[in-house]
Parts: sequence; C-alpha cells; structure tokens
Amino acid sequence: MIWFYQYPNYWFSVLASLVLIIVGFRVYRIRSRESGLIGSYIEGSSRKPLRILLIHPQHRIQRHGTGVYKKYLRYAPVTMPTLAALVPKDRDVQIQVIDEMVETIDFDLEADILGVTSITSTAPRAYEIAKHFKKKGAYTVMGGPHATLLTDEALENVDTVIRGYAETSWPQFIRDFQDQKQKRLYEGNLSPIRDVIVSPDRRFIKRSGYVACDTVEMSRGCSKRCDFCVTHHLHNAFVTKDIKQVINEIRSLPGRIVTFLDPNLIGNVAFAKEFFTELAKLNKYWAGSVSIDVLEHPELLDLMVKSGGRGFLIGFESLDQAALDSANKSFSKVSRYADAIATLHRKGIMVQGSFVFGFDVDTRDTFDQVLDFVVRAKIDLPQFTIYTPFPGTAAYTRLHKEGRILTKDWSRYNGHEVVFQPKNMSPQELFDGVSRVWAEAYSLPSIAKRLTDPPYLLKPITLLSNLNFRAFMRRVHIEEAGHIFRPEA
Ligand code: B12
Ligand code: SF4
Repeated sequence: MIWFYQYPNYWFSVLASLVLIIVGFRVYRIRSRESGLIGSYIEGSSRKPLRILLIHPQHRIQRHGTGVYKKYLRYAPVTMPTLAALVPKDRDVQIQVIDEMVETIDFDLEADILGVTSITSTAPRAYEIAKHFKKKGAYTVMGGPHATLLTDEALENVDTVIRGYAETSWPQFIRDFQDQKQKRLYEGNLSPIRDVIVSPDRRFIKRSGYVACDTVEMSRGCSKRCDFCVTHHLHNAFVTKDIKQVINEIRSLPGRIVTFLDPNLIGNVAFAKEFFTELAKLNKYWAGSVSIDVLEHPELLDLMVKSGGRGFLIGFESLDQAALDSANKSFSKVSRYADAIATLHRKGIMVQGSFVFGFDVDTRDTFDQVLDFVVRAKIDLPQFTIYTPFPGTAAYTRLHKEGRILTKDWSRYNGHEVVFQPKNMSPQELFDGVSRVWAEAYSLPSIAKRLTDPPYLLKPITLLSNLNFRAFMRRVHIEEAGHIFRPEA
C-alpha cells in the first residue's frame, strides 16, 4: 500500500477530486437558487420533470404575515415532508413544499400536481388554493383530516381525494397520473401500516420559521375513543412505528430538544417502555402529548423522565366527571387531577393542561371553577378552547340531530369560535366566558401564583411561554374579536 501514497499522481487525483466536489456543490447551490427551488430538489435526469407543489394551508389566524400566531407558537408540520419522502424515487420529479404558517404562497408558481392537506378550519382555504392552481392547469389532489371525514365535499372541489394514511396510495397516484390512469378516489389506509411509514424528508422543513423544528412521531392514531376527537375517526387503529427507525431519526436531528407530534405517547404501554428505554441513550430533552392515565404506570413515567421528558401536554378537558363520562373519556379521573399535576411537577415535568368549555353540563359557574383550579393546581401552561363538534365525529352527529349546529362555515371550526348552541348559556356567553378565563389565567398575578411549584430549573422557559401565551390570548380575543362568529341565536 505504501508505494501508492508515494506515487505523485495520487496527490494530484486527491486535489482534483476536492476541486470537483467544491465546484459541483457551488453550481448545485446557484442552480437551486436561480430556479427558485429553495427547499426543493430534483431527482432523475429527464428534461421535463413532473412538478409537484405541496401546500399546507393555514387558517387566517395562523397565516404568515397576516395571522396572530407568532413564531413561538409554530411547530414544524411533518405532513408535506412525509409526502415528499413518499414520491417514488424512480421518477423525474421536482417538488416544492409551502407551509403557509411560515411563508406566503406564490400564486404565480406553475405545477403539474398540486397537493393540499386540510383540517376542518382550513378547508375553505384549501379549496380556494386548489381552485386557483387548477385554473392554471394543475391537477389537484387533497388529503388529510377534512378530506377523509368529508370526502364527497372535497371531491366537489379537487380532482382526486386520498383518504386516510397515504403511504401506499400517494405513490400509487403519482404512478397512475404519469400513466394517465389516475382515479378520483384513493381509499388510503385506515388501519395499521407500520412497515410502510417513512421518515419525513427534512430538507423541506424551513427550520428558521419554527420554534419547534425537530418534530417527530413515534406512533399514529390513539387507542382511546373520546367522542369529540377526530383522531380515531381518521385512522381506526393505533399504530406504533419501528423503534430503530424513530431512534435513528431522532439521533440525526440537529437540535437537542425534540417535540413529539403523537396524539398520545402512551397508547401502547409496553411499546412506550421499550421506546423510552432506547431514547434515554440519546441525551435529548423532549415534550409531547400524554393521557392522564400515565400516572397509573409509574415505571413508564420514570423511564419517560429518564429519557428527557420535560413537558407533557395533557387534555384535562373538564372538571366535571359527568362531562368526561358523556364524552367517553372516563379514563380521565377529575378526583386525581391535582395529585397528578403535583407528582409530575415533583418529577421535573412541566404541565401544559388543556380545558374545553361548552359541554352540555357546563354552566356560567364552570368558568370560575376551572380558573380557580388551574391557579390552585399550578398548571404551568393552561390552554382553553371552545367545544368544537368537528364534522364526522359522534359529537357533530348528535348536535346536528338536536338542531344545535349554528353554522357550516368550516373556517369557524377552529376551537376559538362558538359554532353550536350551548345547552345552559348563549353562544355569546360561552365566548365571553372563555375570553375571561384566558385573560384571568394569564394576568400577571395568576402567572406568578401558578409558577411557584417545581420544576424550578424550567422556570425561565415556563415564564417565557406564559408571557407568549398571554400575548397570544390578547391577540386572539382582542385583535381577532371583530372577526369572531356571532350567531343570531
Ligand atoms: C401534531 C398536531 C398538531 C400540532 C402541529 C400541527 C402542525 N402544524 O402540523 C399542533 C399542536 C401545533 C396542532 C395545532 C392544531 N391542531 Co392539531 N393535530 C396534530 C396531530 C396530533 C398530528 C398531526 C400530524 O402531524 N400527523 C402526522 C402526519 C404525517 O399525518 P397527517 O397529517 O395525517 O398526514 C397523513 C395523511 O393524513 C395523509 N395526508 C395528509 N394530508 C395530505 C395531503 C395530500 C395531498 C395527500 C395525498 C395525503 C395527505 O398523508 C399523510 C401520510 O399518511 C393531529 C391528530 C391526528 N391524528 O392527525 C391533530 C389534529 C390534526 N389537530 C387538530 C386541531 C383541531 C388543531 C388546532 C385547530 C387546535 C387549536 N384549537 O388550536 C390547531 C390548528 C393548527 C393549524 N391549523 O396548523 C384536529 C383537527 C380536527 C379537524 N377536523 O379540524 C386533529 C385531527 C386532532 C383532533 N382534535 O382530533 N396540531
Ligand atoms: S386521548 Fe386525546 S387523542 Fe386520544 S381520543 Fe382522547 S382526545 Fe383524542
């Protein structure tokens, strides 16, 4: 081997290769910039690649530039980066991803296929975007929660709908499209698909736009069946991903703080134990959603803390057990809430607790009861939403039958507006009550009282998050108040 290193041509070839790599890289960068394909990539060598434009539309209040959401409330979505990763690798394609939460849509873009995702509140915006690009000649495809729940409506607005998980149907659609035999509807997968779940293509996440850039999912769906929730209507099974795949994905993330997007990290306790044991080896910190029954699994809870768990988002929803029972959420025991919060605090976990107002048992007194509880129990980051019967859920069917649905303007189904007739108060009283709870829970004296429990090391972050939520609350309930839906009833 030694003779090879002494050979003068060896050093020449090393130098030449280095120069070639540097020049090649620079040309690639310049070409990408000139063609406006920032955050995009070209595969294959065909002269006319298939142009796929993937847009994540946002509701007015979340929209870049005009909305009231600021950077600190932005989590990087993985939906479009996942679809980008699923595009068949043997095709010549050019992909561009736009998340309207962090960038303005360039309506002059040209595309062969436009893909839009949508939840209920963004459906009107998704249709508007699809209409525009269809006029310009794009073939329009829609997927995600709204198209899965209200497929017929979506089909009236786009060329093709892909229901449920798109891991197999989206690549199939692209192949069919290129063979000009695409269908109007692809059923997708509503049940387990563990083996085909890919990691999102993170080149499409514009990191500078988000406060939480390193977003990951270790499972899909939820094992519970709360009646107001959409998750189990979308996907009828709880699916865990391959542990090795997720751990490798997390290991490759540049940041030390990971945000899990899973609806419930403890849907499968045995799997969760195995997963967090592996995660503990990576030296990361993380936050994610967990159902309150995590307290019934002390061994798992300790593993979660050991693996870097520092923030739990918990849906407490109500302080009335009857409300929880009626919503099929009896696993949530109101009598244990205060103890649960104190235990989590002692273990070094910050609690973001979410409450919903507008259950049939709620009265005008409910607002003060919840307010008093969140301050007394010292919930680090309380969050309040208005009961929203999303179309496609049992809650919507019931309220519709009772003639209590006040509007079908889906943009109002955003958790901040009243879209149904509450039982024991007027829509306006419900809205005003929730506004007052936000204002009082985030008054400076309330913040001070809530932040006197451990974990003390996390207090600077908790304080900053509180000030951010305070600003958010003021913007939604004051600046946005003029846009709020006011039914006649
Ligand atoms: C993580 C999450 C969040 C995060 C991050 C959101 C974000 N910007 O990505 C946070 C906490 C910020 C959030 C906020 C909100 N969320 Co959210 N969220 C979720 C959650 C738990 C997971 C979503 C996810 O990323 N999944 C992983 C990706 C890969 O899956 P996916 O998006 O479903 O995509 C797959 C398929 O659906 C399909 N697909 C999706 N789109 C498309 C498009 C095309 C063209 C194709 C072919 C396929 C396709 O392909 C993908 C691969 O299989 C879901 C619950 C759920 N089970 O989906 C709720 C959920 C989507 N959220 C919901 C709600 C209500 C909200 C809020 C309005 C809450 C509030 N009141 O503020 C806000 C709105 C935010 C906004 N407009 O962006 C509801 C939506 C209900 C509805 N019908 O509208 C859900 C379903 C939860 C629930 N309550 O049931 N959310
Ligand atoms: S536990 Fe949470 S995600 Fe699961 S069904 Fe209930 S509300 Fe939905």
